[in-house]
Amino acid sequence: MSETIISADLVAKHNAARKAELERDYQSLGERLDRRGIAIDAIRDKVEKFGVAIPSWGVGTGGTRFARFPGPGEPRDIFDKIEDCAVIAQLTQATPTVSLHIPWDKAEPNRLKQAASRFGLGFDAMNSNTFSDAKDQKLSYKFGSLSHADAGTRRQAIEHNLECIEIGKTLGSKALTVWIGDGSNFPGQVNFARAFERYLDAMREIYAGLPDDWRLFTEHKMYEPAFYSTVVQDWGTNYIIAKELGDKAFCLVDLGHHAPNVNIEMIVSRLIQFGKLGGFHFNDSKYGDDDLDAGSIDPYRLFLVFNELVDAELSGAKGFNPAHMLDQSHNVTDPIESLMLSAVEVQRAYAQALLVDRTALEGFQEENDALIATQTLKSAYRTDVEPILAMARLRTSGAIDPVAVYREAGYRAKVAAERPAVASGGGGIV
Ligand SMILES: [Mn+2]
Repeated sequence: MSETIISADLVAKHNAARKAELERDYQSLGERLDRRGIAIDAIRDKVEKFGVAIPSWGVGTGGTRFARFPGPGEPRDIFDKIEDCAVIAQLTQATPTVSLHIPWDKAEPNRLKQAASRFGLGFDAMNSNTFSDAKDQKLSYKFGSLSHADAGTRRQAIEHNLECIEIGKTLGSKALTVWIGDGSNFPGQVNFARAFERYLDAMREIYAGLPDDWRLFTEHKMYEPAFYSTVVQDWGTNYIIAKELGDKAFCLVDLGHHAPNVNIEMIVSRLIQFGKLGGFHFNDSKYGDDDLDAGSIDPYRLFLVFNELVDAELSGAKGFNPAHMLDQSHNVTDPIESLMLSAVEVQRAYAQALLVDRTALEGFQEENDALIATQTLKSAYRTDVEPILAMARLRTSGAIDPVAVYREAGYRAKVAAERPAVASGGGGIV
């Protein structure tokens, strides 16, 4: 039995006060879904099994390149971060794993494993960092890492990624995510083809170090920190990388890493169709890589992404097994509250997508009935699935209202008293 940080009695008391209403709402929704030929319990069962990983860096206040305004009780190290992740997992029952970042989370791997298993948490993909210089690092990544013109710098970046795999092996992780900041700020600064060739050669060495049951995720990003060109710029480049490297290489889609108005759900469909969708970094954005809370700006887009995922799940698309991770930066909210609600938003999009009448939709597509086809999606999206999500939490010992329990538990004030304020690390959206 795992330990809990928030008192189980407090969760039970909150749930008891809300249970009767939830049961009425659940029954009423169940009747309406039944008329559409949908068994509500089957949807709830799927939601209960759906998890999204918490990024260790997400539980601290993020920041922008202008400033960071830390909140009270910021985690001081990875062990504090794991405790914050345990609170999120306990109250939502939607976040069974943590995604670590090396070197920020570097610690003795067996200690890390112990700290997480105390709360029943597992580890998702490992994240390497060659987009900033670690303390005492020999060669700088100012002008790139895996694509750097200097072979020694590339070697250092390769070794770092191989070390991430080694740490992950002890932790029970099964994937490595590689995102690089390599690129250029000026036309002519780098030769596009040569930089990409150097990157591919370096990635081949990292790929060769993967255990058989691991996957390698590469993450594309249009711009930032490089503002003219980026080596792994878009999903097309990312697909080429995954194809070049081999069967264990897949593309990771961060929702914020595209140009405004790009049809991300179609990219997702393409990657599924050709067996190269590795997973997601969920977040939301209005203008660029804003790293806002999932579903906070464009929940319909999140739903449309899940519409593709559910379509693949139900049709048994070959090799379909995407990793779900959040990747957000919380600047004005309590990161724990934002992450709890973001995990719920991802589950919500999944539940709504499960309600799409796919047989009917296919018929409307065949008949070129654009209006009713799109209304078929809309009717699923318009369904308030909150009773399903809350019921899934109730049945798995989570909280019907996670934020209400979290606030009453006074967790933030408690850790603020225990954790002295850490010096602000300057800007740092990642
Ligand atoms: Mn990301």
